[in-house]
Amino acid sequence: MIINTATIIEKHPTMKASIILPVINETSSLEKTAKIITDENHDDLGEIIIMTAVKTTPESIAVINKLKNEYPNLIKAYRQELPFLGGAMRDAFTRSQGDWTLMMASDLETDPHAVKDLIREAKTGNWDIVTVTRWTQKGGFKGYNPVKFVLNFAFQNLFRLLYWTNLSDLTYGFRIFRTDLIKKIKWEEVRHPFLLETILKPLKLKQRVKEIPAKWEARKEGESQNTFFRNFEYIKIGIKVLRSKKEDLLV
Ligand SMILES: Nc1nc2c(ncn2[C@@H]2O[C@H](COP(=O)(O)OP(=O)(O)O)[C@@H](O)[C@H]2O)c(=O)[nH]1
Ligand SMILES: [Mg+2]
Repeated sequence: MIINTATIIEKHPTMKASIILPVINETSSLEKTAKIITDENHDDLGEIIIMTAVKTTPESIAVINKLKNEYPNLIKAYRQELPFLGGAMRDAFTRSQGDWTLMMASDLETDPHAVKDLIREAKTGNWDIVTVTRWTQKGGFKGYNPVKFVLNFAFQNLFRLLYWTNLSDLTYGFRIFRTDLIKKIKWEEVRHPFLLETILKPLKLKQRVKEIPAKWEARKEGESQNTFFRNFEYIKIGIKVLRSKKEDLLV
């Protein structure tokens, strides 16, 4: 058998990833997420940026303090200044010190075992972003609201066409970015539609994006901060970015 050494040489051998974990009401899910990430990533892990809000529960804060004691060199916890989920992510983008920045959740709806796959693809491929899709055979949904499922499918396909992209999941907030890219982009959303903005602006800027599959499973602890009708607000940023000029997307 011929081994092609070129395929095992890493493109970014010294990469450090900053992982963002936003937290409102997660305890055991947060702990499990942090443990799996630290167990499976070692040298590639630069920092875990935990973002809290005023309404983050005292139980979650207790878990964050425990994690800080356990991993003093890795865990950095900050109280967000901008509001909501997008605001938490944007504050973390500003603080990120890694070569790559990974955005996910702490409620186990973003499978922490997939973090190592995102990092591997970022290291070995030639990408600006590696993002997760639930919409391929190896991905999938467990416990997703059926009405949301149909609307999500329609939304993905409409925006795939509008942006003329092969990507199948534009709204899943589970992706890793080259940090210099996210610091160059002018972000505007502060709520959940920020998750869509983080793929549409790079697409508009012709960045190289790779998709890998992972399964989505509904959280077993706490509840979502998003409401059903807020999902329709994604359309606004989707259209706005489509009609904007490239230079207006940069700081
Ligand atoms: N710091 C912070 N975390 C948030 C905020 N909103 C949501 N999160 C966290 O972000 C993750 C995803 O949010 P979630 O409410 O589950 O949204 P959904 O999965 O899209 O329904 C969860 O871990 C939440 O705890 C926020 O305003 N601030
Ligand atoms: Mg969730």
